[in-house]
Amino acid sequence: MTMIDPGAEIEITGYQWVPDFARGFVRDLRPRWACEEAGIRYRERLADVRDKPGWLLEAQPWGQVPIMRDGDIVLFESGATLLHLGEKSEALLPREGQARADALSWLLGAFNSIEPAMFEFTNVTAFARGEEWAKLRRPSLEEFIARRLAPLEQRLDGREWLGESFTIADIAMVTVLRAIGGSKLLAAHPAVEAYVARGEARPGFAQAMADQLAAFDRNAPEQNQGE
Ligand SMILES: N[C@@H](CCC(=O)N[C@@H](CS)C(=O)NCC(=O)O)C(=O)O
Repeated sequence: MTMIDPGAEIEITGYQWVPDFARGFVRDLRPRWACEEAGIRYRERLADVRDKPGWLLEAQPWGQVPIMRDGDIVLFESGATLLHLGEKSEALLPREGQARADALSWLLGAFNSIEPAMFEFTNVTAFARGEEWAKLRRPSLEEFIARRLAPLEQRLDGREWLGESFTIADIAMVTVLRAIGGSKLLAAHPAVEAYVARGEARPGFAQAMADQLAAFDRNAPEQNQGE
């Protein structure tokens, strides 16, 4: 069941529509997924990525999504939105002890130690694919990513989630790792690959994804022509 509720206190900003390459990867997926997991209602506020509104440029230093409003509070960075939601629900972030420390450590690990290499991988294999420098960089980048994935493979061997239970760290890590979904790099790390698949199989993920894509479909440029 969707947690979208136009009367909700929490507002998550996404885009009305994005080009195909970005479908399913826009980062408002992270707080949407967290809301679904914790049963927290939220309203959507959708911006035009081709003509970003002033309220988005004012609220996010780089003019990006997601941003989140909760009453008078405004947050940017998807990681900050996950932490904010985590404070509202123990289902997302354990309250104390090693379980909380694990969730915080792996959350930051996803964003600091893994995501930068995912950015570069997308750049080298997609956006700059034809460039000479990208071809030269690819082997050493793949080696670097493999070294980053090896400890994750160890951690996830025989374990369902990064901590004792599913937390915002898993929302962060799964959404970060999806960037290399279907690659040989991920396939070479079967426990990590199975973990990403397990995350994507959760009903909360499916609902968050469906809601993001539904907005894109509603607002597809073709449908708007002539309106
Ligand atoms: N570190 C930021 C990254 C946000 C980000 O990259 N947002 C993308 C969508 S996934 C965006 O708005 N891109 C459009 C742009 O940069 O103009 C976060 O995690 O919130």
